[in-house]
Amino acid sequence: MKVLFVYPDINVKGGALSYHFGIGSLSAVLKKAGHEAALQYLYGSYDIKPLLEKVEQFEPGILAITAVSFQYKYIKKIIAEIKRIYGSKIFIICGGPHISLAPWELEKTEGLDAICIGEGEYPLLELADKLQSGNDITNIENIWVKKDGKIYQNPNRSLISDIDSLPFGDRELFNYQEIVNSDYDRAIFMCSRGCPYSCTYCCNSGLRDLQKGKYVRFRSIENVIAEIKEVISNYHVKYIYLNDDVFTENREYVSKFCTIYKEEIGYPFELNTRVEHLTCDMLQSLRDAGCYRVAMGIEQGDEKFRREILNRRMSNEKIEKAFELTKKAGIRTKSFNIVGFPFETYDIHMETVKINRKVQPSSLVVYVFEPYPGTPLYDMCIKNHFIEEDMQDIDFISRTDTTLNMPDFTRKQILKCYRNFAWRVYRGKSYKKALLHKIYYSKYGELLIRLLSPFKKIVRKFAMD
Ligand code: B12
Repeated sequence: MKVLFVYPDINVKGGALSYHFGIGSLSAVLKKAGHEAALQYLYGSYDIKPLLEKVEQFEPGILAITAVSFQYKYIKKIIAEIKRIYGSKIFIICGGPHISLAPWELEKTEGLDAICIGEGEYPLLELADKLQSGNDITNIENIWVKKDGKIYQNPNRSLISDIDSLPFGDRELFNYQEIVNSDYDRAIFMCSRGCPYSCTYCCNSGLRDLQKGKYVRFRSIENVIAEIKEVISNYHVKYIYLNDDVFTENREYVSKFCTIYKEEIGYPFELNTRVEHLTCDMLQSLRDAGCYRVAMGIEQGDEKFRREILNRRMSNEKIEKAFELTKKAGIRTKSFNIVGFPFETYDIHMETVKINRKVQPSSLVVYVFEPYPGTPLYDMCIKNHFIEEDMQDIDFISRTDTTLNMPDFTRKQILKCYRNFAWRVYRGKSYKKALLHKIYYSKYGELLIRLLSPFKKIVRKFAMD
């Protein structure tokens, strides 16, 4: 069976192309079983033409689309157009975090034939096999099918317990070298699946409840190292990024990983972590192994708000200590921040500025809050009538505008806080960073990023060093 994957990555900020772990894994499993796979990556502004050309040329039997919430407005247009042209010749299935937590989209989306809830490797394989052999497809676990106006809902199978058993992600499907080049020569890897925490704005707690079995699963270090080796021998890579939700969850794993990584890979690397995990010993072994940057979520600076609304229970003292220890270990820091949460106000937001000013991260990222179906904060927005219906289908760059209408923190205030955030953090501390971030987060920042993209490595070096 010919499966054409669609990775919609439309109107995202920052100018870097990305690899998709889900699609990489799905494709590897399909190909191993003898199916054919191709990919259409949709990047930049919405434009369906490249996809239509690819469909003409590849003639897929299945169109397999991955969906995060922000992309769904574009996905609906894609599905309508493909169905208008090809009718029942192409079977359209959608999966990913948005669909998994908003399965009602199947009924609401005209032209969509099926959805996949949760992990898709074996459900999609079963679907491809059955469509190819002409068997009944209405009873595949994890897959809901819409047929003759009826929806067939099926139970979910358990989570894959041994993720080492999966083949390495299919990077050849992507224009992988171009992705690495556009992301400052970094190749991204994941050593685990899942996250044990339940931050109320994140999909993890919803995703965790969909399937039975252990949600947080780590690959063996040998398996990860073998994949990194394969990638660095096939592509020109300078840096490694471990993009796990919680790479540092298990101290023993980190320590063993660092020893083996240093011996067998040795490339400079960065990772995401939680402030609670970092100890002097861990930071030392990370540094020794070549870790040059650690990214940590602050998200919101008001301790009470963070605990009560976001269910993030670390103290400000803990955050400050983690940034201090990391700097002392000679590792650069990066903070993640969000503005525009339900019930946030200007004053509460200024606490995020305050703590960032105090810890002075080497770099920072700030986003405008986006409500995702299946999360407690989405339900809170619905309950309090904060969601602005008029904003739902409007074109803007993901996470740079708010879709909420809140009396105590207006859209105008949120956008002003978003645009001035980094300036407020670095003003009077680092003139260079303050100015560059101010431009990056300005109204015309995205346009500038696109124009400056041929020189972006130089710009980043200038901003960060
Ligand atoms: C690593 C990561 C990234 C990486 C890689 C993306 C990727 N998915 O591979 C990068 C940095 C590129 C990224 C980007 C973004 N991310 Co992200 N990311 C993650 C993270 C931490 C892990 C995802 C992952 O790799 N999981 C492992 C792989 C194997 O799982 P998977 O991709 O979900 O795919 C499996 C299933 O979902 C399913 N599946 C997926 N697609 C399809 C399609 C079909 C047809 C089928 C049958 C099945 C299927 O099968 C796959 C294999 O089992 C998750 C949090 C999480 N725990 O999910 C957030 C998460 C997915 N990201 C999120 C967001 C918001 C984004 C961005 C929008 C941020 C932005 N820049 O604006 C972009 C969107 C990119 C896009 N256009 O899709 C949200 C999505 C929430 C939502 N409902 O929209 C999540 C859930 C985190 C959160 N805040 O809750 N992300």
